[in-house]
Amino acid sequence: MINDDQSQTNGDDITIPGAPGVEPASLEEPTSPRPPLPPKPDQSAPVIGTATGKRLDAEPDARAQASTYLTTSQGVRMPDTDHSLKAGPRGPVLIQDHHLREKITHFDHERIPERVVHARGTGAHGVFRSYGTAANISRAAFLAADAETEVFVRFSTVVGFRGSPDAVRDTRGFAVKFYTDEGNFDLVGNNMPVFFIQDAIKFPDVGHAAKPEPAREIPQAQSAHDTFWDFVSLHTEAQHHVMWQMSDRGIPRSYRMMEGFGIHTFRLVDIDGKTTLVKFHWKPKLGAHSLIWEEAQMVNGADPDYHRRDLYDAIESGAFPEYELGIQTFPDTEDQMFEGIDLLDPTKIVPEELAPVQPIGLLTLNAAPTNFFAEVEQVAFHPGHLVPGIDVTNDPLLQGRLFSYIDTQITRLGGPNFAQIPVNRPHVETNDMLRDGLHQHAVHAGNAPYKPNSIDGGCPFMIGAAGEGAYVEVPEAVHGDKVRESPATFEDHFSQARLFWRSMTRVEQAHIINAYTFELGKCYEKGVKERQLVALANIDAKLCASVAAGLGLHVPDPTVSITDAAPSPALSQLGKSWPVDGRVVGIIVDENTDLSELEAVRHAIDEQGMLPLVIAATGGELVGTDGTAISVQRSLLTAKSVEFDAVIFGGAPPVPGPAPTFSSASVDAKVAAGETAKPGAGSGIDPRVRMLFDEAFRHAKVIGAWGDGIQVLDGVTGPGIVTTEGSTEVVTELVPLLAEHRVWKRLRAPGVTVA
Ligand code: HDE
Repeated sequence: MINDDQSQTNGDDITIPGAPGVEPASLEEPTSPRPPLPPKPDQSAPVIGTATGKRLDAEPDARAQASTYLTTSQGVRMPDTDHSLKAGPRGPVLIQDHHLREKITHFDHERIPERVVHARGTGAHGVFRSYGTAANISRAAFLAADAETEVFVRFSTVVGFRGSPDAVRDTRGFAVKFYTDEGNFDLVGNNMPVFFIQDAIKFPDVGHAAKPEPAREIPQAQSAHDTFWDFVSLHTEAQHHVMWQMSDRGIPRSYRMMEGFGIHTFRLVDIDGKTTLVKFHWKPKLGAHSLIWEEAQMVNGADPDYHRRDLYDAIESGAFPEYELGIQTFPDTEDQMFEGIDLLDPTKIVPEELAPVQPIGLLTLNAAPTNFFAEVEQVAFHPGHLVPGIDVTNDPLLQGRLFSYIDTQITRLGGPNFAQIPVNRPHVETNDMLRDGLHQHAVHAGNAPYKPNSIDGGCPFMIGAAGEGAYVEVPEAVHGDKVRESPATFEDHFSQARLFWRSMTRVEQAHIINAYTFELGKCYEKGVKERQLVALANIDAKLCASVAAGLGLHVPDPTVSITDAAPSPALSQLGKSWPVDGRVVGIIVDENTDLSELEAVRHAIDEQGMLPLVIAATGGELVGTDGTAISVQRSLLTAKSVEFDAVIFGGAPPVPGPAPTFSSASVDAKVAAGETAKPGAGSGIDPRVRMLFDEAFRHAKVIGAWGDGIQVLDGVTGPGIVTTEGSTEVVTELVPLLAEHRVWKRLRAPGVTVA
């Protein structure tokens, strides 16, 4: 296993993502001066332009630290940064030490306030290619046929703090900044098409209820607590959104496998001013898929950065995530209703069966950020960042958002000039007459930042309403009394929660029952649980009875009766096949695994666009008799079943003998007890291998085995378990199974629990 001569390692053509830099680190600290290393090939950065939108002809890393030698922030070279300036080696530190003070002071100020909501996020660069299919209803230049637009995307969870784990049950943010030729357009959406509230004024309420409870500041990043359920059971307009959150949509497998929605109804405007109401949808090419709740809980321990790592690893290994942008279109009628659904109510969907989603363009994420803080942390979205051809509606939730986002950036990014931060700069020239303020990067020329002026030659000029690229708000008539009221159509809080429930398959319904039972089971207040059971009784009797049984509480009567709408099969995530690009396959090997077979299986996986990771008893390399070597990516100590979409056993690593030195094997209780403890007792196989198998089985993952690896299965057969003679045949059989995401039949099998 141990290969001291690294030169013999295969010049591998399969990219194993995740290495920290462009070249391997040397054993000794390098001492010959050289300029900073360039970014990795999978990284990109905001375009190089001035704070006022002029593109510059500069190298992509022109903004990065450039000097070969350490300097102060003022560019003065410092010969030493390891010792403070002292009065003698044992003496006190001198206040004169400007380098020490600058270094520590800057460190003291490295943090900025995190986002109030959506604090935990992950971002990537990409490109949007328009099909031109919306060009007849929107004059937006970026929606013209074949137009290409640079984008920056940030995915996020909502409730947790910035360092919280990724795979929590929560809504996900899906925010896209299009740097169009007519200025920036931000589509700031979520992975669920409805929201908790109908009016922005309730946002602080839902935020306070969902965030960690104020007294003890727990729980982190989850809704399974009293204040959340207290609020949503009293404020029942939240029930539809809660249903989505309790469904598998609340625990996505990956940001690459997640839908996105603009939620609100927007208004597209064509070249003649004609308007169409639309709802925006993002459809991932890989399909929408989820974790299983137990898996999600394990992921959060094994890899709290699961979704972040998944996105960056996929990009680095060339499996660029793709999402099709689509629209549902509705006539812009005076009542803004469609088939009895109020288009201004953000707690309602329009089923795709009633208004199909029409594809209008393709988003491809093709580069990770170069610096997370500069880009992902500082990116500032705003639903009011609109371009000609796209306008808002009177959805009261959207209207409030239009106020909120600039306001929050001023606090978070330290002043009013956040639009000048590189990731936020438009890719077109600006002249906004906004002046001064904290962190002003532009050096504005001219003496007359006001209109009208003659001193600066009258500049800037008004394009005029008919001029090219002019943003003109739709002249919608407004009338009515000043009231604090909602329309009567907003009063239906349960019918679409029921529609969603009835559109799920049995497996998905079972997950929903378990999710409600888990979350309410974590609450202390009986009154809160009983109140939520009434809400469930209003949605579906079976759902309510199942959750009540799990909680050991009585089944209440409903308080409303609702008329059933036709189910929407499009809401279910099951029943289709999807591409397997970027899926992670673990291959377990032992000392006797034939390395040419292993090499073949790795390449077969790679050819399918998936990522093969070799798992062996220890790290290092597997060295064949001819001296070629295959790197091991995970040892039995570092591998966890939840990292993999599928596992293949190409060997059956034995229980390690008495460790000759202090090693992982000697301190792992599972291994120590391996000979006697179940499962796999007496088989001589390392129990960590059996555990990996058992977990993959429980989570309905595809499992393959060839050669000695078949022993690990211990005779278990059934749906999604593939055993073959040779190694590559396993991959051939595994791909169509993996294309369905999970072995759903196994979850339906009698005697196997669904959660
Ligand atoms: Fe947000 N929301 N939101 N929101 N929202 C923020 O802006 C707010 C809402 C969404 O990756 C904040 O920069 C109000 C709906 C995403 O940077 C803040 C209301 C939807 C992100 C804010 C809503 C969203 C945010 C916090 C009720 C889906 C993350 C930090 C009217 C359509 C963007 C920030 C990113 C972020 C306010 C409701 C999506 C406080 C007042 C509905 C994806 O301004």
